[in-house]
Amino acid sequence: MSHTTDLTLPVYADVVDLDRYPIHELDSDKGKALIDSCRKELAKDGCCTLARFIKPAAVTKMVELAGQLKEKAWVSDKTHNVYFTPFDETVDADHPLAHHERSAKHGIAYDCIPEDAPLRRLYESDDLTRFIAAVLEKPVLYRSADPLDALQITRFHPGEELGWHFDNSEFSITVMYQKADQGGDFEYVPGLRTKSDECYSDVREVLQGDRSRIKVQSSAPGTLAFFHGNCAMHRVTLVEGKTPRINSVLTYGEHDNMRLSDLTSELFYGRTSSDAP
Ligand SMILES: O=C(O)CCC(=O)C(=O)O
Ligand SMILES: [Fe+2]
Repeated sequence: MSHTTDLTLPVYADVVDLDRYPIHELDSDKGKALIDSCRKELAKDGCCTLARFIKPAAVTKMVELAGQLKEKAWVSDKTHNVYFTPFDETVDADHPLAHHERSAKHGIAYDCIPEDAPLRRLYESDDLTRFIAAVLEKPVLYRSADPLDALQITRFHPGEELGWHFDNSEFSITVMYQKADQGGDFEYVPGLRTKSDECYSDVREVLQGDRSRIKVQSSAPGTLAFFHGNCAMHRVTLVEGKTPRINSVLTYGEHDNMRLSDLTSELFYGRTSSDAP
């Protein structure tokens, strides 16, 4: 039997449900309606989720791949503050700058993910970058230049979690492959700080257990999510049961030279981008 490749189809046609989410035809009526509904959801909730964005067979492949790459994962279990800056010992112990959060996960770096992996083919397509830019109303957007962090796969094994934090990048894109049996929820507080105000007392309230502003999102496998991770403080709750939570974070920036700080890179990959081959 001979196989032919249909050159009119995008290289990620087996990865994305293009009938539901036509990211290859953003100028079509359906494409414009998709961008519009994503923008509305993001403005309303600080988060937008696209269920069944990734086709089930591609999700299965990513779960298998995450299993094959398990030994290559960097296992981290450390405390940090919500800003990923050194703890400030000159402030009160309950100040967010001094507050300790725990993050423990298995991080598989971009340079370990094969080029033909479904999510890598999707991430490296300009169509996806254009779609993300359109939703975020950015005239230009670049994929991260970080050889470790641009696209990664994270396994949160039972007992692991991601503590409260703000991302360095303005927004984040995640793709869920496998849910935990229990826990592993994504919790976030939309607009907890602004670009000009750290809102330390609001941050402190959340860190001390106030749940009144917390939103919880538990994505099914195949879901792609957008969120404003720089202003929305967020975390992944403790994973319980037997099944690891497996997902990817896709990183973008408004500059073509975006890289992770050495401190964060050491924390999550055990090396920095200057060590990468
Ligand atoms: O795994 C998630 O859902 C969120 C990940 C995250 O917040 C991060 O990697 O900064
Ligand atoms: Fe984050």
